[in-house]
Amino acid sequence: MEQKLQHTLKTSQYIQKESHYGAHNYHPLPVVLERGKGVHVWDVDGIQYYDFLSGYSALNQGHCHPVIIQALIDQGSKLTLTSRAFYSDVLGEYAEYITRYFGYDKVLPMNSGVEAVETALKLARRWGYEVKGIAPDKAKIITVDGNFHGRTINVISFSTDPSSKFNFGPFISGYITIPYNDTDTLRVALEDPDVAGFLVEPIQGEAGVLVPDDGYLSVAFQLCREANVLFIADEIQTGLGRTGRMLACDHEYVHPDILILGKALSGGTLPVSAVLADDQIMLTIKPGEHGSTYGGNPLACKVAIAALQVLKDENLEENAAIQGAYFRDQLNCLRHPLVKLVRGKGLLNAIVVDHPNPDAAWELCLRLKENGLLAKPTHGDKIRFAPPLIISRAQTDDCLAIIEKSLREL
Ligand code: IF1
Repeated sequence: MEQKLQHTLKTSQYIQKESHYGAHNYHPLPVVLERGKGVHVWDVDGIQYYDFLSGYSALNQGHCHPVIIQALIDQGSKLTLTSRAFYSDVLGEYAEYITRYFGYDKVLPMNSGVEAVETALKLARRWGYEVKGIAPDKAKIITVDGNFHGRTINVISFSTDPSSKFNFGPFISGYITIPYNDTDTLRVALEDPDVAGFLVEPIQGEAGVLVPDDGYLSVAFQLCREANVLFIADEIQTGLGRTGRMLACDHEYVHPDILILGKALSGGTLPVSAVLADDQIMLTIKPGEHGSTYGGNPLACKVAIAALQVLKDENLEENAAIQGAYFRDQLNCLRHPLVKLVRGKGLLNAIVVDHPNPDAAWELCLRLKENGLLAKPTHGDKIRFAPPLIISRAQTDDCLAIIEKSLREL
């Protein structure tokens, strides 16, 4: 009843239609958005909000960035899809651009994030058989507790979250699970000669923004190197400036053997993902052995070039580092009893809400919404704070005031 009062008839009508005709695989906050610009979105009643989810970090460059939208319009009125049965005049340009940008020999373009993860896993297995010399069908991949890499049956096969897996079996074999942020266990697991790769998120997003100890990534990388195992970084959420560096791995000067990107690679316009690796790995996949209808389409290529260029031109990694450090400092200064913990890096942050009411985080998000800021709880007691990386100091202060006010009202 109380929730009903919090939105207008108009909002209710949109929500009802969506839930009547759409599958119930999400539980959104009761707000219906119709417009976005920069760090802001507006609902169907014209109310303005700060977007502190940023499409789960797909909108690092902000909503409807003019440079990205212009690329979308220009290429969208020229040539959108060739399929990979033919060449386009754009894929080569994009491949050159992104491989130089990140320092790899080759790129394999896909669409959604999970498709890029699947691609990386296939590449690691292929490399395991053809370069490392693992016996047929014996290859293993090491993954970690609390991982999130997407929703396909293969990728949930090594999820440790029951809500992702329940009644979706049978699952795929060939995965070993070890604790996150634990290089001793990794060292032991790497003794198995059938291991082809180690797949890891540099910071765990779904687990509630879990930042590993300093040195974890560089030691893990070194251990993989010594064991002749590929270090595969899923930077779909942590990459592209989000954590205050272009890649989260850059904080520890780690250059992954296989790099997985998605989300902000299109600045929130299209599903665009990519897998980057050097020739010895990438060329193990031959024509006809892997692909996707839309992967590498001209529209996606031009949009991705623009999205990457915006990150550089606007120095968004530096702004993420500066505003992120300030934001965490200020939140910590609040010393609010409800905020048990503030953690994160750059503008990938989360608070843990400490309250006997299990719905406290959800209630706080409803308060935040009433006060003009959109964020979403995860795992009951955590709230992710991840605004677009273009946020200014003044806007950050504005948002901190909203958070403080909402906490006070709770
Ligand atoms: C949902 C979280 C974010 C990802 C990493 C691969 C993918 C994702 C590291 C797959 C996707 C999403 C999807 C979204 C919730 C979400 C998420 F809460 F689960 F952790 F971002 F914070 N690797 N992350 O984070 O990419 O196939 O979706 O393009 O509701 O499933 P995708």
